[in-house]
Amino acid sequence: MHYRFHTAGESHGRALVAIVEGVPAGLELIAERDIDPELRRRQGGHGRGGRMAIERDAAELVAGIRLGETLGGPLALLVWNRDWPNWERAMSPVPLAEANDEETLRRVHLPRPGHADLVGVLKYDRSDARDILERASARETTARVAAGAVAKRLLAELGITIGSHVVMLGGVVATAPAELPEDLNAAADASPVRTLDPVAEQQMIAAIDDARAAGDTLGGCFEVVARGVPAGLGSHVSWDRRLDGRLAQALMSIQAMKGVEIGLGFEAAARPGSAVHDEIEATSDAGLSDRSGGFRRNHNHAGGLEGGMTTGAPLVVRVAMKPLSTLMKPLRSVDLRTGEAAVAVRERSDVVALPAAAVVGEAMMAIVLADAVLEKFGGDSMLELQRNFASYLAQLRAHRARLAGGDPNGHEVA
Ligand code: EPS
Repeated sequence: MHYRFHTAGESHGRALVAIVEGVPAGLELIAERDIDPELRRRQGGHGRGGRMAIERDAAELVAGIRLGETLGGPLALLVWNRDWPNWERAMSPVPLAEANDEETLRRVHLPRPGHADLVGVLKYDRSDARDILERASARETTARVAAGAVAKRLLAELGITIGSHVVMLGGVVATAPAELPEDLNAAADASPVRTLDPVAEQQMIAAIDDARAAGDTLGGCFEVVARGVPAGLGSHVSWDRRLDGRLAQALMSIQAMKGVEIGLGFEAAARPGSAVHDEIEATSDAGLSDRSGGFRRNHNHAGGLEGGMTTGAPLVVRVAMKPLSTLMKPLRSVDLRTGEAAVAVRERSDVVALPAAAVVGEAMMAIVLADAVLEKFGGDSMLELQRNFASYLAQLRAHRARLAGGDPNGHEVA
């Protein structure tokens, strides 16, 4: 991998950590300007619980940077948990000298159906499900969004932008405008559920309020869109280089995600080929801003990917999130101490985290695209990366020009 990241941290631990490797030297990066606004976007949305009132996530860049520019080495990012003082004893890294009682340690013996609690306890041979849930928690996505914000910053230097919006929440389907707004995130962020359909927005908010009153939770679907992506990222030649597969893995790895669709997705399976595949047209003048090699499609059903490679059209990926597994009206479970029937633990939690999950989806797409960009164009410095990128765009234009000139193969004549 060319853009790699790791995270560490527990939901109620001292901090979340991200280590990001592969960022070329010379990327201007300021945490307050480039990372913190993304962290704040992830904290929003109607349906969040009490925790978001406690946290005010901000990233500290502690390595890999000097005078606001990356150095080419691994970046280390820290996000402190403001909730930590309330958990210092329960999550103490060292054994407690006293007060080892259940309450102080906030032990969890009633696994939640749908959560990692039970299987984690079995697999890791723990007796306290807190040892599992602390790391399984979607609090970890804070670190992903920090790592993704760095990737977004890098992509922005190449004119690639990423946005998202909620397309369904708790069964309420939004009708998206025929053309997505130019600044997708500005439009989506203006909605408390990050949707572009004002009628559906009200129904979604009502559904969330109903679910909260009923002690229940909701899921839904969001769409992530990348624009400015040049044709030819990823490859058809080997399974693990196909960008559709890499995107699906990255997005599916977000806590609570259950499905990933590209372009028409599952709907394509029910249509004849003539109603699925995007017909190809040559454009008369590709122009300097063209990233599709001088070709255009009549639709973008493919979601910007053919043969595991980007086509130059916007990348469109939809992700399905299951309802959160912490219910205030808990489901039936078993007490891990006795094997007796019981109801699952009731931990403070969100009713819906879908608007925030969409922001995490942007981060994961940014990370995959940054990786694909660095794989194709390389570069130890931003200058080298930008030069390689510009040279490839010039190659695409030259290819098209040669075709227009009647060379059927379009091969370079040195
Ligand atoms: C989460 C439970 C809640 C959420 C949390 C994810 O946390 P707490 O148990 O502290 O109330 O708020 O999400 C975040 C903290 C976050 O930053 O997104 C869970 O169990 O997954």
